[in-house]
Amino acid sequence: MTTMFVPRNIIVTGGCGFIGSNFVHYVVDHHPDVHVTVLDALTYAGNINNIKGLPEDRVEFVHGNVCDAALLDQIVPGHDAIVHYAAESHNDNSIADPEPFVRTNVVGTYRLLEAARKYDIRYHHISTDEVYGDLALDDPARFTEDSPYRPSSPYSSTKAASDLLVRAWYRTFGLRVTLSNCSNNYGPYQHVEKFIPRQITNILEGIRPKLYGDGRNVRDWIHTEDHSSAVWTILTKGRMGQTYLIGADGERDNITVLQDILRVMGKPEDAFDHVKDRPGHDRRYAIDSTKLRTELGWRPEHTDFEEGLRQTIAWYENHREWWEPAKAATEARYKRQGQ
Ligand code: NAD
Ligand code: TDX
Repeated sequence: MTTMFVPRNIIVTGGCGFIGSNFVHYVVDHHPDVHVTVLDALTYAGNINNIKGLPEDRVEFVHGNVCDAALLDQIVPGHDAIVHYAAESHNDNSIADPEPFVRTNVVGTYRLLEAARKYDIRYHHISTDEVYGDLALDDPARFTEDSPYRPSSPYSSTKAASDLLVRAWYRTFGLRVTLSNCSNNYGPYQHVEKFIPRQITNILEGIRPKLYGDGRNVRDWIHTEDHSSAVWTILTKGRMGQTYLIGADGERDNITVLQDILRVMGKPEDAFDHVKDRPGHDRRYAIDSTKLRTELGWRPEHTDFEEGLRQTIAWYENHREWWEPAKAATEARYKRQGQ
C-alpha cells in the first residue's frame, strides 16, 4: 500500500531553468496549498523571467548554488521536501567542457542529499533516460527501471553518478528518496541551445536549421507539462527508494521532427543543413513507463505531438524578447564547434 505524502513547503532547485520553471508553474496552478522556494544559481541556462509574475506569497526566489552547504543550512530547515532539477543539462557543452557538469551534477547532488539527511526531509531526484545509454534503431526493446546503467557522454555519466549517490543515501542512511528518469522534454522556456528551440528560432532568424549526422537518431519526446504531472505523482505517491521511468510513447527520429517544424512554419521540408555529428552521439532512446502508469496511475495528457509542437512554435514566435538575448552567443558557440 502506498501512503500519500502531502507536501506544504518545497524547495525546487533549478526552478529558473526549462523543466524546473514549468514544474513551479504547474505547482502554483494545481496545488494552491503548496509554497515553493526556488533555489537557482542563474547560470547561462537560468532565467528569472521564467517565474516572473507568480504570486509572491506562493513562490520565493533564492539566488544561490546547490554546492553551497552553508546556504543549504540557511534555507533547508522548515521545508518538507527538495525536488532537485538543477543541473548542467546540455550534452554538447559537456563535450566542450565537462568540469561544471561534475561540480553541479555530482557534487551539487551530494550536498543536497547531505542537507536532506541533516534536516530529515523528503528528496526527489530528477534524472534522465540517458543514464541507460542507447538502443539500436532496430531493437524492439525500450528502457525499463531494470535496464543497466551505460551512460555515453560526460553529461549522462554525471547524471548516472548522481542517481547512484541518491540510491546509496536511501540504502545506507534511510533517506526518504524517489528518483525519476524522463525522456526528452519539449515545450515553452526551453533554451535555444536544444534541438527543437534551436531549429524554430533559426527559422525565425532566417538561419538554416542544423541536423547532426544522418538525422536518424531517435528521441522519445514528452511535453514538459506531462513531466511535471508525473513528478508530482511520484513525489506524493511514489514508494521510497524507487525509480520511475517517465515517458509518453513519443519516439521520433530527428529528421522527422525537423521536417514537422519546417512544414508547420511554411518552409520546404529540405530547407536544412546536415552538419558534423556529435561525438559519441546516442542512437536511440525509448522509455517503457508501465511501472509509473500501473503502480501510480499516471497518464500523459499531451499525446498529440504535432499539436504540442505547433503550440511550442507559437510560443517562440510570441516570445522573441525571451530567447533573442541568448541566440547570437549560442549560434557563435555552435559555429566554433562546426555545428
Ligand atoms: P536547464 O539547463 O534548462 O536548467 C537548469 C537550471 O539549473 C538553470 O536554471 C540553472 O541556472 C540551474 N543551475 C545550474 N547549475 C546550478 C547550480 N550549481 N546551483 C543552482 N542552480 C543551478 O535544464 P533542464 O532541461 O530544465 O533540465 C532540468 C533537469 O531535468 C536536469 O536535471 C536534467 O538532467 C533533467 N532532464 C532534462 C531533460 C530534457 O529533455 N531537457 C530530460 C530528462 C531529464
Ligand atoms: O542543432 C542540433 N541538431 C541536432 O541534430 C541539436 C542541438 C541537436 N541535434 C540532435 C542531437 C540529438 O539527437 O537532436 C537530438 C536532441 O538533441 P538535444 O536537444 O541536445 O537533446 P539530447 O542530447 O537528446 O538530451 C536532452 O534529453 C535528455 C536534454 O538536453 C538532456 O538534458 C536530457 O537529459
